[in-house]
Amino acid sequence: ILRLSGLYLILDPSVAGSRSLTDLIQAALDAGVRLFQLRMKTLETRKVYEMAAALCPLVQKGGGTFIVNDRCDVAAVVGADGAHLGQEDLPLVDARAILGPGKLIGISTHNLAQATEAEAGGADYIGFGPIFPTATKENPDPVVGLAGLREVRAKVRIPIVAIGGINAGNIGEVKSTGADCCAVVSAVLSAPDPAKAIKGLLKAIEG
Ligand code: 3NM
Repeated sequence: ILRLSGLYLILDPSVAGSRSLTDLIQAALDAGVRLFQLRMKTLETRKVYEMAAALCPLVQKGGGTFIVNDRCDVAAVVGADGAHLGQEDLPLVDARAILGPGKLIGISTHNLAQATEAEAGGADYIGFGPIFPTATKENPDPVVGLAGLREVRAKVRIPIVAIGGINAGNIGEVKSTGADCCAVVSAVLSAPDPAKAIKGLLKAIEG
């Protein structure tokens, strides 16, 4: 079983705005972040490919794990470490066939039934959320809360990546509820000083 821990940084250019993803990755690697996901919901395949091809080696050279959201084809061709799939993406078995052996597949889940199904289907980890209200995702599923997270933690053995509205003020509580790892978008990408925000989140997880 994969050991996922700490902070999982989701790189979404639509949230990062004018901030350079390259600089963000470097700052995150320097601070100790090892898990990265590229999330580009609305862009053309070629743009996703170009961004993934540029960022993947940067993350991997720094000792990090690089995961592509939704697009296992892009993940496969750029040599990413895995793909993260939503409930509306390719089925897990087919994504495995495309990615080949030894790659990570995470599945976004939003209730207990989806979480146990993803585990039974052979997911390497699940994303679970939204834990709190979030403005980052369009049409988010209903908030699951810390109670929902606790319930899933009690029933699922694979790593759980908590997501949705996580910030420095609540990340300690999320971690202590039993999530292996916490994923954030806006807490870092919308912060006035992303490097400082990363350090604050890591300190709150550890503390
Ligand atoms: N997935 P922020 S919530 C990408 O519930 C994503 O699966 C979610 O962004 C889910 O950290 C979410 O800015 C948005 O709230 C996370």
